[in-house]
Amino acid sequence: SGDGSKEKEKTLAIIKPDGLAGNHTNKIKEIILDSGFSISREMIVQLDEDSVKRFYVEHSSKSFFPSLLKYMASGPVLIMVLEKESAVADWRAMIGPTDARKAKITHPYSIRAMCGLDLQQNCVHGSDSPDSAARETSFFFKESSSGQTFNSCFIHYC
Ligand code: RTP
Ligand code: MG
Repeated sequence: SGDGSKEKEKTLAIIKPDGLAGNHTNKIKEIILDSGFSISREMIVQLDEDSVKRFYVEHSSKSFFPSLLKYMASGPVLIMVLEKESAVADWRAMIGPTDARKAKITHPYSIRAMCGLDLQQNCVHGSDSPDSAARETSFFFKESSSGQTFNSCFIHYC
């Protein structure tokens, strides 16, 4: 932009059921804030499998999909919109590889290495591109004229 200010970018982060249940939330939020992100939206929800199905629609044909649905609906999750310059790529780099077990060897200081358990229970989500970030952010935080995007038996705005 003309005034030389850095353009902020948004990404969607989720602390998954294992992360919330394992009391990793405060540590992860400390890392997020220390890394220069601001947390502009934040809520805790309990998704049902149908909502997870629509959120992770890109994986609907994968063999692990039924298991992913059960996992993500197994307990409350913390959904956050993170903002800073290069938020999408920087958050992906900080969370580390999908398989938390491998992350412990190859990326020991990543969030998944510190807090995740294995290939499925990997503690956190991060949008994989600016387009995904836009879709995922509006999935959780924008009113949709085409109907409700997700179901939760409660929504706790933090
Ligand atoms: P995420 O979307 O949650 O940020 O994770 P990711 O990009 O690193 O990995 P992705 O390929 O998008 O997979 C989505 C989530 O599905 C579970 N998963 N299970 N083979 C398996 O059992 C398997 N592979 C992936 C993980 O929870 C993964 O984060
Ligand atoms: Mg992904």
